[in-house]
Amino acid sequence: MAQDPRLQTAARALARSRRLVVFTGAGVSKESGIPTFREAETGLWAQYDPMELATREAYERRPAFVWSWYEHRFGAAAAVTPNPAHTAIAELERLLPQVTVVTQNIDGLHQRAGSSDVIELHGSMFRFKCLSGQHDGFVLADFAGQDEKPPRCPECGELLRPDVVWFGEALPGDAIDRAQALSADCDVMLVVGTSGIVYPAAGLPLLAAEAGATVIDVNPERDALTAAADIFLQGPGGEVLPELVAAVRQHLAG
Ligand code: BJW
Repeated sequence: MAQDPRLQTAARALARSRRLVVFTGAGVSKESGIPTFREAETGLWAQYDPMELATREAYERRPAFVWSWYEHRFGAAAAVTPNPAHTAIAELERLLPQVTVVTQNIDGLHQRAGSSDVIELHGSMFRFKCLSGQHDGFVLADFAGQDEKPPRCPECGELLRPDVVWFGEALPGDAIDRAQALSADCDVMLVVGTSGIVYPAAGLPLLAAEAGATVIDVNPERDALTAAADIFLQGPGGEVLPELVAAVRQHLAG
């Protein structure tokens, strides 16, 4: 891949970037051991029906079932560590003037790898909120002593829920507003590990492309955004991104 002219073209664009947005999805965390959603056989939605787990209606219908699914997933995800893709993305911040990571992931791995400006579009597995919508910002320690599952809101006694964005729910307004503004104003967008089919998040690379940014797509498979990208780097993020960042460093040094 290091000799691939597409990798060198992408590295040149990145080395010149003044305002970079890195847009990521579940694929960037796959090499850490967190399953993606839509990959055949290994993806979560290949095993579970998203409408039975990732909607408010599903939670209201079967709160204990949905809570235990999240508890299991969060427990497994909390035990993993950032992989070379996360580290390479964090490294870009030390090389370029402005780097913002916009992620659909809820696992906190970009922050743990050292990225300092991370916009979480679909929430966080480390925060919980009240089903009433009145109280938020709870962490595990706030209800660790409760035996009841799902636990109750410490403020009002309503059920707590993970602070993640389920289907049919609006994304956090400040997060999507800032992500859209940055996407429409960036000069390069690096897209990593997303199928590019969940909106409004998947609209961000299209905004960047319309605004004239160079869009680079990194994925082992073609995805729904590949056709709109200027450069497609085919391969796993944990292999492609360290090579890409090494090439950026060479361009900056030369
Ligand atoms: C690698 C790799 C390696 C593998 N390296 N890559 C038509 C019908 C019904 C609904 C809609 C519709 N059109 C639009 C909608 C709305 C819906 C939507 O987009 N649905 C589509 C699926 C059709 N969107 C919504 O409902 C959103 N809200 C909304 O629109 O609100 C409107 C509203 C406005 C105002 C008021 C009220 C409402 C919300 C979407 C929420 C998504 N939530 C989830 C779950 C989060 C919580 C949880 O984790 O449980 O978010 S679903 C899931 O998909 C998760 C992800 O963030 C999201 C995106 O998935 P992602 O990251 O792209 O993963 P995959 O698995 O799809 O792809 C992985 C990729 O990695 C693959 O390409 C691999 O090849 C690649 N890969 N290994 C790099 N090593």
